[in-house]
Amino acid sequence: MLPPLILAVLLVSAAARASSKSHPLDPLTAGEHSAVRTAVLASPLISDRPLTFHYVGLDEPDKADVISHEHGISSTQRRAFVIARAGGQSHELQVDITNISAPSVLSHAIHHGSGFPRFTTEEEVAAAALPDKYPPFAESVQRRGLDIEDVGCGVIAMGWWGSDEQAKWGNRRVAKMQCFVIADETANFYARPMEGVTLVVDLERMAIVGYKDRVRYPVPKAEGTDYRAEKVGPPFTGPAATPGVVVQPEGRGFHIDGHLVRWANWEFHLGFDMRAGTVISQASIYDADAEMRRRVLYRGFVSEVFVPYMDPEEEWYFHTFMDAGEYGLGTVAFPLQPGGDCPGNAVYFDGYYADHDGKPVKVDNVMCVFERYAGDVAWRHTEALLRGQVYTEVRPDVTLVVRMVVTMGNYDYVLDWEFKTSGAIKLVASLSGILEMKATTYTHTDQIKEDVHGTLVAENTIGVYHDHFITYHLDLDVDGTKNSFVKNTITPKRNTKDPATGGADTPRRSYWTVHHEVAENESDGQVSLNSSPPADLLFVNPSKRTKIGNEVGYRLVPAGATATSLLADDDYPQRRASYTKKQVWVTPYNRSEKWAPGLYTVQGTGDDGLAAWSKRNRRIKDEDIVLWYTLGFHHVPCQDDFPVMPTLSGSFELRPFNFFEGNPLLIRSRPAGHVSSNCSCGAQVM
Ligand SMILES: *[C@@H]1O[C@H](CO)[C@@H](O)[C@H](O)[C@H]1NC(C)=O
Ligand SMILES: *[C@@H]1O[C@H](CO)[C@@H](O)[C@H](O)[C@H]1NC(C)=O
Ligand SMILES: *[C@@H]1O[C@H](CO)[C@@H](O)[C@H](O)[C@H]1NC(C)=O
Ligand SMILES: *[C@@H]1O[C@H](CO)[C@@H](O)[C@H](O)[C@H]1NC(C)=O
Ligand SMILES: [Cu+2]
Repeated sequence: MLPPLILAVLLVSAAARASSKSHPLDPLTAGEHSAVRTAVLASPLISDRPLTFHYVGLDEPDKADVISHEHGISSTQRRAFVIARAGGQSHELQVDITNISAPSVLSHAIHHGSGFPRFTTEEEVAAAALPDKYPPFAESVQRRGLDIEDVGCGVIAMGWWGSDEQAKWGNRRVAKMQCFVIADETANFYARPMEGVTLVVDLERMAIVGYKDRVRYPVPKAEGTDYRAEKVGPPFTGPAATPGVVVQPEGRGFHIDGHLVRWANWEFHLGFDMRAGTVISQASIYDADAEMRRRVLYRGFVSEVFVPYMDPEEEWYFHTFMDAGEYGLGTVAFPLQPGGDCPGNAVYFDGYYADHDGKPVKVDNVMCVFERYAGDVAWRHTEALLRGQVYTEVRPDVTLVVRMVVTMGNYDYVLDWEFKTSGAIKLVASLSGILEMKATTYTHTDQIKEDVHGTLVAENTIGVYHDHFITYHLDLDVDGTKNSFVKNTITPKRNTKDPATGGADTPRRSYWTVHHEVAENESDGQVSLNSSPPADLLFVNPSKRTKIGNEVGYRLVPAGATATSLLADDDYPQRRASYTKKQVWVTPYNRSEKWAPGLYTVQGTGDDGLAAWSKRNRRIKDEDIVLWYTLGFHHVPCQDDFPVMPTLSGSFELRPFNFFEGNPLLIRSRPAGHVSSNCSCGAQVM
């Protein structure tokens, strides 16, 4: 991402959301945020001031307590986890907020390892004001014939480039800054970089500590860069589709009770976190045959979004973003636009996060939930009998979507969780927004003789090559806590003509069969889809079987977007994101292992991240296990991505595999008490 230059500071509201029933995984309310702030500021454990809040979120109760809550035993304590900065140190606190009138700090520790917590919005705003008052910058602006009033700069995480480089900045919390022309002619300032100037800002002292003006290129023109409707109106309106409408004559088919969402055969808890954004918990599905609710996923969220750019030049080499850890996905999830971001039948959720000062910031309509009928088929069959009878049965596919959109500066990610009545969960990441662009003297591809590390997308403008790696943390609990990871490798065979080895005395020469392998330890839980033979990857519950004896399970089904990182293992950004060399990692559940690159991502070394944890090679067979799945895109920009990029999607599914006794869409008995007559999972949706 590139830094957001115009920061919408949202309204602070102290009013707690009235919720009918509380749940131990509910995100912090505004009142709870305020209580956390009060307790931390009153604590004698941190005397240094100023004290700034970089992360405040739910300190998840133990899984066993959450599960027993489901069975009516309510856990009593509610805690928050806080990362604050004071006196040049990162402080970790646990705060008891069970009674928000009497919050108390339960524990306090100082982080001594590598890395720093995310930037706060207020720091980014303060840093953005510095270049204007920095004389060498004024000179650089003038030398380019620009007006300082028309130039804006933003904070760019600088990454980690070894201990020598870190020492150069006194091992301090620093970031880079780069600038754009933000004159009135266009809303697209990312298309108008002031190429060649890089500043370094010390975020503790809030001062410029490094400056480089290395090269000078023309600022790309504003013409043709805008995307606002009023600027691209007739005659260029593009091909128009007939607008659709959503009609649900019998009302919505889902029910919301606090943060619990119930729809068709699904039930799940919908939470929000300032680092991850959407958090889905305790997703379970009603099994009409068994007449019971069965667990599928304990907790799932986006753990990190790693976006390395592929230009080794001075102004670009450090563009290796980790959006969740460096900026926070929840803090850049802006209010959804009804009718555009979500259809007319959507219901919206608000979210809260803590600002720099620990005060709650409310984001209206930060997530939406809606039923989707896109004209697809859930299942069908035509039986054309020889005697002339024809039987046709077809069921429309109606699904439930939970959506959040994060705007990481230039890029927009539409992040969906789609629940299907078949029991499948589809996770979709759609990319849109604006490319990161580099200014150049070139105005035509014929002039280019060297590798410019991107595509000429407009005159004087190169869209730089890059990747997007979106890593999900998915704590599957398939029909219970203890699961195993199974690889069913599709293995080609030669027909031996010998029945003893599975052959047959027929003219057939070859076939394939399935080689079943249960992963023992973490090293068996790492899979590179591109370099392994084809395999069905399953999460099974070895203690639960169907009536005819198959282990119940869920299957991981990748659907494109399977790029893995091509950076060298010893390259610094790759060391921080070493987990991006394989799409699949399976680890034993550990409450503190949530963030793939590690808890402290800003200038972090990656030495306390997923790949490091997994080196312990812990047992994953018949254990509580977590799937980490990375959607990957290599992005070679093209002119069609300019000035704003049409949505590009990647997805994967978690799909029942011997989980039910048969196709769950052939409902044999009514799901008692879980589906009301408002359910639109049948054919009545138009
Ligand atoms: C919460 O704390 C306040 C202030 O100490 C106290 O008056 C009140 O009784 C407490 N409430 C509960 C339910 O413990
Ligand atoms: C269906 O939903 C609507 C709107 O939420 C509600 O007014 C109505 O009572 C519901 N009908 C039934 C049968 O639950
Ligand atoms: C799994 O780990 C255990 C203990 O660390 C070890 O004894 C065993 O050999 C490992 N198994 C495999 C298949 O690597
Ligand atoms: C959980 O993970 C942390 C970080 O990797 C580690 O320090 C801790 O020992 C782990 N706890 C258990 C019970 O394995
Ligand atoms: Cu891209």
